[in-house]
Amino acid sequence: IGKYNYEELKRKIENLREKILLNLNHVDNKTKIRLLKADITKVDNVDAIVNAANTSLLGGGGVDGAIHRVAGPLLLKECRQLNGCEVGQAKITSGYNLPVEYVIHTVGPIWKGGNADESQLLVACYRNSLRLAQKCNIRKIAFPAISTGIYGYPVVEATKIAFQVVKEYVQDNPGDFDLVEFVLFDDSTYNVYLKETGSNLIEL
Ligand code: AR6
Repeated sequence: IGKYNYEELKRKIENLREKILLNLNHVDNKTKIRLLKADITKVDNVDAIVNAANTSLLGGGGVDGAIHRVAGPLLLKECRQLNGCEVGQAKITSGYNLPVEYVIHTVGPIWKGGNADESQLLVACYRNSLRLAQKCNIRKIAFPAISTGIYGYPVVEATKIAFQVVKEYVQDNPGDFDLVEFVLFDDSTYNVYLKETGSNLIEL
């Protein structure tokens, strides 16, 4: 115990618990959907994290800024080769200095009051990110709360969409994912997710 402080020990135990759960999971072929209050750039138990990017794919503020900062300049270099990304679509890059192998960049809709196809576009973000992950044999993936920051999408509505689309996708593609993690940065978003999903760990 001398070597670690309490927080470090807690984190190590949590990681072990996660590994055990995931191994059990592999046996029963179920997909876990988990809520996590964390900085997505520190999440290291998935194969890919999703970035809430913009159509240029050249970085920005919020989670996008954080991802580029941690990944380093090679991420921007790869992104420059991608010729941007349309709203609702998704593209994949390597993770560079991030603790994950891949980043899936998707572009959420800017909230314009609700009559500009925002919900369909947000559905497309989650679906296309999952489809791309599946195509690349990614079995563990983490999503931030796409569009709910700078792009202004109301959090409750966005959460319902995120959860519904992921649940449906996982149910329609049994055995293809081990873990889908919703990584929420702030207490209020985390609490909305907790309320909408009913639990911080769901097995499908
Ligand atoms: N880890 C996890 N979630 C985070 C992190 C982090 N490190 N940082 C912020 N969030 P936002 P958007 C949360 O604004 O609304 C950029 O400039 C944040 O609290 O990052 O889709 C892009 O380039 C919120 O809950 O993304 C675009 O121009 C959620 O992530 C634009 O912002 C999404 O907030 C995209 O806006």
